[in-house]
Amino acid sequence: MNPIIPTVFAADPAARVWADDSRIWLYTSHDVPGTNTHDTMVSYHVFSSDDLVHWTDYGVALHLDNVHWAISHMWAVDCIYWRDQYYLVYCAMEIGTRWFRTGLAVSDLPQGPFRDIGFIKNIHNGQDPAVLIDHGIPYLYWGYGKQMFACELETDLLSAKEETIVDLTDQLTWAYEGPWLHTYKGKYYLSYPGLYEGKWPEQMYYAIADKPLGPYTYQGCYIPEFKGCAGTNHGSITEFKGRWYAFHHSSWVSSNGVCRSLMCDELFYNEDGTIRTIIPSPAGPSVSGGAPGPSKVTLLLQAENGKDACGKLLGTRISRDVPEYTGRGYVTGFDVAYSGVEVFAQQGVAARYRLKIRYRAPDGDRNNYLLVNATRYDDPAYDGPERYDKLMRFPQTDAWQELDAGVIQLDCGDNRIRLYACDGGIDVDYFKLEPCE
Ligand code: FUB
Repeated sequence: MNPIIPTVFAADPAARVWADDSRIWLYTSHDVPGTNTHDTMVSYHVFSSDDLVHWTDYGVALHLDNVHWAISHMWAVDCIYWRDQYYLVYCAMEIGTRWFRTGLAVSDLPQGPFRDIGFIKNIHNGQDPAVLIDHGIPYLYWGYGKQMFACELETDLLSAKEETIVDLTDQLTWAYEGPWLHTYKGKYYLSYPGLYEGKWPEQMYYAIADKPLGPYTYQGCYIPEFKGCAGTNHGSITEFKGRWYAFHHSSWVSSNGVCRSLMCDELFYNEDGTIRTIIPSPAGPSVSGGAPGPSKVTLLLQAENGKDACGKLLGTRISRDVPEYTGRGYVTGFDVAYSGVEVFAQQGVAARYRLKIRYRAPDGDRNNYLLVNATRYDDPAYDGPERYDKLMRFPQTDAWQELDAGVIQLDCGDNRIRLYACDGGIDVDYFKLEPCE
């Protein structure tokens, strides 16, 4: 159903399907609940799904706090796989100049978190980046304020080949920002949000070329203004399991143009390769073409991600010694009182989840404290079962297993889930939050 992710405010979806993976991945910007401006955007999220109905939210994939050169405005984003690594290609305002720079962050896993490696040189005002790898050549596209550009990148991705930069603006009627590239039947499709006759809201347009850097021929609008549109729109187009989909955003959950929700609608081509107009539908997409059913979003927060995902390791450390962990490892060393691990969960609307913790306790049963949105285990502000500390028993187990920690409430905004050592003696792999029916 649309919105496909109703739980957290996310926008500017870049949809990717990686080789040898049955899932579709969304790389998105994040809108802060309660805000009235896009200027507060400071992080990115990653989501995946097998069927466009059951989604996993991996939490914060990159945060402004971990980008030393940026001051604000973490706007639209893309991700590419290049030379055995995943690169988050994003934009943010640079400290000092206050220009948009196109940042690069790297990860060995598609879900991140990503580690910033700096911004791409030779790009002026690199807002809203998108990348196309074509015949082994990486191309970068970007656009802002009615202008659109493209170029080839050097193979380290960290510099634009200046001599290849082209200004595509005059080829793209109504273009405003947010390019996206896909190929279909040997042609290059450049889709983008535009302002018809210069007036808001944005509608989604596209143009077609025979080569990545154009020239492009304008084709028309494929998502016109719709009820509940957010003012901005921003999209991506991709094929998944034999069908084509357009991802974009709306304000269907919040009715607020800066607290946006992710949308997906099936996309159809005409015989001549033009795209049929999409009217965003509440029914949303399904991989079978049948009735899709309501979206279910599970949060999967890896313990070892620590501050890269806005969490914390408190006197604990990451290990990979015991196999069959998920992600990049697990957290161990709950040796002294109050050592622990904290994960960070963002919500657009408050919701109840069943919390499961994957752990081992090889040396016997252990009791440890679980805290949700509290800073101390004996905080007198605790109020009821949903905002609580709890002394939890972790039964002895040599093998990894999930402990059902009960139902908790995540509030609108930022939530912190902390596991503190009382007895210690555990290893922690992840925190999983499954939506309650
Ligand atoms: O999400 C912030 C900005 O709004 C994006 O960079 C634009 O494309 C528009 O969607």
